[in-house]
Amino acid sequence: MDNLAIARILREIADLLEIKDENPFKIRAYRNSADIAANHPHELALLDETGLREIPGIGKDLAARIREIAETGDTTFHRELVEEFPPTILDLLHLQGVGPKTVAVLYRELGVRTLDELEAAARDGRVRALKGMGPKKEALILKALDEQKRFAGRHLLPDAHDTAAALLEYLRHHSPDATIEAVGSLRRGCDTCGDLDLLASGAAPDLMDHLADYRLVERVLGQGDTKSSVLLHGGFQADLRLVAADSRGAAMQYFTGSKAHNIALRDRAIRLGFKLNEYGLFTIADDVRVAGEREEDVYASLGLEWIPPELREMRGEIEAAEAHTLPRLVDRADLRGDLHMHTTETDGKDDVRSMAEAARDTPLEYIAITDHSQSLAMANGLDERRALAHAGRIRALDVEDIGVRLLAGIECDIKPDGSLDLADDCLAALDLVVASVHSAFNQERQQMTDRLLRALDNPHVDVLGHPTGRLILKREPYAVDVDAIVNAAARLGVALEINCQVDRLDLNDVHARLGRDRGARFVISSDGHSRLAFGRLRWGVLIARRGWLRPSDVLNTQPFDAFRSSLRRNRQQA
Ligand code: DGT
Ligand code: CA
Ligand code: CA
Ligand code: ZN
Repeated sequence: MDNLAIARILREIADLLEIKDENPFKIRAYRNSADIAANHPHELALLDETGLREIPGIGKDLAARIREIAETGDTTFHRELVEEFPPTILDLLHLQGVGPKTVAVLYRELGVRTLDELEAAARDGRVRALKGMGPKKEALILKALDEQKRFAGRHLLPDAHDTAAALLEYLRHHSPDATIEAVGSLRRGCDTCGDLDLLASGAAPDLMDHLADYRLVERVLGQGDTKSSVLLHGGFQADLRLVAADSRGAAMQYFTGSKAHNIALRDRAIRLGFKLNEYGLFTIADDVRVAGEREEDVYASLGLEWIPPELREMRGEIEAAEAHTLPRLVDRADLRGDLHMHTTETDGKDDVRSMAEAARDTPLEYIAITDHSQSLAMANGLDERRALAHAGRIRALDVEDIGVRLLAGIECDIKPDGSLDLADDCLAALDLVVASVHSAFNQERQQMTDRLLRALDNPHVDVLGHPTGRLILKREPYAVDVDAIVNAAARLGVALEINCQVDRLDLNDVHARLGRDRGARFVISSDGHSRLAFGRLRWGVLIARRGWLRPSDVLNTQPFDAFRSSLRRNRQQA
């Protein structure tokens, strides 16, 4: 039981007490204790009652509750509170900007228990009629409901991955003989996942009970012998399916999807005289199973090479698998460098040396330090003088030979008119320039396209950073003609960045594929603001794979010297 899990239960107690209109001091005590738990530097589960009571804000009752949570995963108090309400009340609490006070009024005055009931109440004017609510609150609730639907419980890939990894570890622990793996959009490496699909084979049926007992389960949505679904704290739904070992490969194939890929595969099977489903591949004539245990055999029996999950999106992968022209996809292990990161010189948390040492230990062979330019005043961006002085220090460290090569670069702002934020002679004096948009996102499509094209025309630009400006599940990409941009990048030798910040992953898979097909080249970069950020390179690699990129499409798969001479500035001199 980690501190965050303890905090979640304490916070939920506070919320439910508030819906019940209990004593405000009691509510505040629970809410405080949740904050204390979430921020405490040591594991609360390891402290006894005396130890807990030494923490300011934790009294006798709270200490006992925390002990109970640490020992049993929950407290009777919390369970009894939850049982007083319809379980869907928690969905209301999870709505953005809708707090327990509002939920309490909605529940008590209008009997609202579900999201649908809330929407109905907001639409027919009952919400605004409540004391203390009004049209503003009504609009806020409708907006929250709309967002909830639009992002419809989707989650960032890394969150989905981490949540699934913890659940998989738990299930494997309880069923050591079973094979249990993630399938669905998670296995395909999609940048967001709707739910977590897990597939088990060779497991005893009590695996389903273990799932229901998992400490992060908020509610069991359905439980059967072959399929169970649960809702986890944090809003993830997890589906667990149990199949026989001799169907494992067929089920892996089926539940990995995508749906469109599966439909095409099933049609192909029918044309070849087979029937394909989650149990196996069978002859239509006499219902003999020709494949099922191994996924490779399902594809092979259909005359296809095994197709990496990232490609299973109906973007030509079946034709390529038939023709033996599937690409050798780039791997995390192919990456030798990272070309976008920040330090304490601007808005990073670590200095150049710490970043360099962490990169070396990752291990990477080379990095570019690319702090912000002056327009980003909030980030303490660099003017020409500071940029050159910073470059001098980076090069001095490079001479020290600390086990990773350093390039002195900059992430230079592309101003609203497409000019760059620093003078050309400064950009020319650096080793690498990443140019990115950080302002005026709402320009018209043509204006934004011209802006980026003008920036690409500047001969000192080597890389276009986070090219579409999207923030996944938060901000749409800016309106821009991506086709025109990737064509220009290909023609001019500007590399397109796949930015690995978990909510950027920008370019996305579709645009990476487009760029590849137009002959553009890429870099995969962390855009790290601390020495812990190199780990996220793996997410960008998944996007690159989904874009069909091979190692030869990605500049930072090359050894240092080859990489350097493939940068635009060095190619043009050649
Ligand atoms: P998500 O959850 O929205 O991120 O996307 P997926 O792809 O994980 O979709 P999900 O969870 O609905 O289903 C998992 C896989 O199961 C899906 O990729 C393909 C397979 N599947 C589900 N429903 C169908 C269906 O009606 N027909 C076929 N052929 N396959 C299906
Ligand atoms: Ca799914
Ligand atoms: Ca699912
Ligand atoms: Zn940036």
